[in-house]
Amino acid sequence: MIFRQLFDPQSSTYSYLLGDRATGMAVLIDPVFEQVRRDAALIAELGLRLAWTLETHVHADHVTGASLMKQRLGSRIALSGRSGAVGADRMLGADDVITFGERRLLVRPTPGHTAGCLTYVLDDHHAAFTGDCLLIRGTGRTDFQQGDAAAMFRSVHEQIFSLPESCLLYPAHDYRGLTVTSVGEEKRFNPRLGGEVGLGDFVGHMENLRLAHPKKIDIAVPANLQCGRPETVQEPGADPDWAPLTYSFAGIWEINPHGLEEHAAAVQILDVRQPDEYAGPLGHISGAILIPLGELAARAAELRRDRPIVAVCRAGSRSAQALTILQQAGFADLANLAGGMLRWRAEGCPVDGGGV
Ligand SMILES: N[C@@H](CCC(=O)N[C@@H](CS)C(=O)NCC(=O)O)C(=O)O
Ligand SMILES: [Fe+2]
Repeated sequence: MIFRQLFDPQSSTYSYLLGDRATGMAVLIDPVFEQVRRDAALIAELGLRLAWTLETHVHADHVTGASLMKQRLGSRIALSGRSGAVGADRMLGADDVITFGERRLLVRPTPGHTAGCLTYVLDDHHAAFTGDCLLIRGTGRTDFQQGDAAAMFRSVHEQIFSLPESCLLYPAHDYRGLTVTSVGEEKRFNPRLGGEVGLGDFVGHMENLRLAHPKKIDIAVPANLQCGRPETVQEPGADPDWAPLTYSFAGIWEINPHGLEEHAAAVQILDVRQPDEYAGPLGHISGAILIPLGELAARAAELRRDRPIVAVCRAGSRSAQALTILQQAGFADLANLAGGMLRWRAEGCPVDGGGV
């Protein structure tokens, strides 16, 4: 199986991408609104098709990316029938099964943090995604959104600690950068409800957490009750539309050779190779401005600010660094020629100079 743990640093949220190798079908658990572009890039690069976005619960600290993913990738949205949310494609309850290709996630309700919290258990019981019920050596809070400490204690003991000791547990958050735990570990070492800790001890602990409310709660909860419909929140920056660009998981806007050929007249093509390469066997794109990468920071003022820039080099690596330098110099509309002159030539695009 393909498995990726993805992090949103602003809210310390983990999203989980699970893909079935045999069919390429995937699910994404707890997508974050501001990370949809990044996550969609990864899904494309791994050659996956996103079947479902799954919520572990209605989040109070960030907006879900479920609706934006549905808009971009046609994925369907599922969450608990007890969540109170509208706009989902499927409302889940006990023992429901989410199928993606030849793999399955099994639904176990684990209320306590909210009434509609779910844990998703992988078909082979190798891993479970516990949302904000069981965290690593901790638990989610129980002081708002129908929180109920006694319910959480039962959820953990009956629905999570009943899994095999070796089952890996992946939470929706960790505020210390910890990434994964296991049933056996949490049974022994969870300070809130592991070992001999009883229900009364746990409730006493939870009643005295004294946490400040999440900063975004007033935006996040109403938006999440509509599955993060873009109209309910301010959109993250729109995608650039000056040429057909693709965003990569590496964080770079890219253009392919034929896209650049079509838009060449409207952009500045910046070649950051050495002069001997520019004049060498690969040739160069007609009209390309030559500024070697090492000189770019000092010579950026030679470029116009009112036209997008496409950076070019031999294979696409130095030109990617050129974008960082130009960004630091305040340029906005930037893209990298994917694969550089090697791919430009391989795809039969025309060059000035160069050998055959
Ligand atoms: N400082 C964070 C608070 C986040 C928070 O309250 N997280 C919830 C999950 S939605 C929780 O259960 N936290 C447990 C804890 O902080 O111990 C924010 O403002 O977003
Ligand atoms: Fe939460």
